[in-house]
Amino acid sequence: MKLFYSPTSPYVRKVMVLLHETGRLDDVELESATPTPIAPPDDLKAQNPLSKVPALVRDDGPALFDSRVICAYLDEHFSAGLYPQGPRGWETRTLEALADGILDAALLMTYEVRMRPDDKRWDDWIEGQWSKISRACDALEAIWMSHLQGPQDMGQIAVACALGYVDFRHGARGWRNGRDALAEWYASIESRPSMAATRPAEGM
Ligand SMILES: N[C@@H](CCC(=O)N[C@@H](CS)C(=O)NCC(=O)O)C(=O)O
Repeated sequence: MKLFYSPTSPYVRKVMVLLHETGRLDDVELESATPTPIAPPDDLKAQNPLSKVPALVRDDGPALFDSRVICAYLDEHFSAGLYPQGPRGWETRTLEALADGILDAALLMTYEVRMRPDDKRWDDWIEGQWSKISRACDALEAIWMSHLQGPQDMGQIAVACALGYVDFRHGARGWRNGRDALAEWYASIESRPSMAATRPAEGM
């Protein structure tokens, strides 16, 4: 399998943390790609018409995307059990969707500041994206802590990658303020070897 990969993409990081946690890094070859909406690379476009990373190329079927599909596929492929069955499974998938929603909003904020010309920026729209992140963090603190503190699953990995990206690109916003339980949980998951090995470095 070949994974279209960028070291700063938090969606790619979800897949990489899964590979670290399951000890299956050697099963996937990494292919670097740094797509932006205005510069879609040809080789990535050929596999994923949306030209986004991650995309997983397989020998026995079309390429898979997006990160949620790839993580669910690899989980089944490796019998990893990161998507539990029953009621906790639906919670896990909802938690992953919440984390991906944080990422979608945070990435739009990043693109707005890093890619859009100064005279075309819209502060209210940026603040609207931040409000989504802020409400999601409030919900994590208020109703998701017991799930986050339970057995490891993909929802937790996704939340950790999302908070890591908010730190990386929007750290000055101070998401930890008033969210002590979430901050404490994040400090412990962030120190796991899988998270330390996938920490983003400068780039897009
Ligand atoms: N929903 C997708 C989002 C993936 C995504 O937006 N990736 C970014 C990099 S962090 C990207 O490839 N952006 C290029 C573009 O938007 O054209 C997922 O979960 O994989």
